[in-house]
Amino acid sequence: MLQEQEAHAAQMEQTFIAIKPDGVQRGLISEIVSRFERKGFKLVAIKVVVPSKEFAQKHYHDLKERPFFNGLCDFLSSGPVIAMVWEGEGVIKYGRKLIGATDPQKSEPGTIRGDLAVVVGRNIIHGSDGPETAKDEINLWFKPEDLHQFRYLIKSGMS
Ligand code: IDP
Ligand code: MG
Repeated sequence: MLQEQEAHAAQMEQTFIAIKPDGVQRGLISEIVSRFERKGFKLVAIKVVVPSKEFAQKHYHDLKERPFFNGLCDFLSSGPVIAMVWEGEGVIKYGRKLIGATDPQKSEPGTIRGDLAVVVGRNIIHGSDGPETAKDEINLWFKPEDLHQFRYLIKSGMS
């Protein structure tokens, strides 16, 4: 049984998703969680956290040369963030699809940013952009024991 669980965990794709302070302030937590859940992805970790500015700088380290880096890190650390790990086949790429383009003006209707956001500096949600960043971001925000492994007991095609 343990071996089976370990094998399951090893092959299951996971991504890091965060509802940024603007999404929390606007009362969009359930809306966003619901879109991932209804799609069929599985929520395996979730917490409310106010990141320090140093932590925000670590999270966005790839963008440190960009002119908006300082403001972005100030904003991410300005209030509660909902940090999550979602699991499922294709969740990294499809999660980005659910989120929409970085600039909400270019996000398609039907996506989270397309439906719920207007400007790039307040685009309400973060999602890992590939397998390496997903791994790094999950490790930055969570301890391994924070990630829960479980099966849905009622079958609906989800594992
Ligand atoms: P992503 O969130 O879609 O992955 P990134 O390019 O990784 O987009 O940028 C990280 C975050 O930085 C964006 O979500 C957005 O909040 C912010 N950002 C990106 N480009 C700009 C910009 O041109 N002006 C202000 N903020 C920006
Ligand atoms: Mg990014």
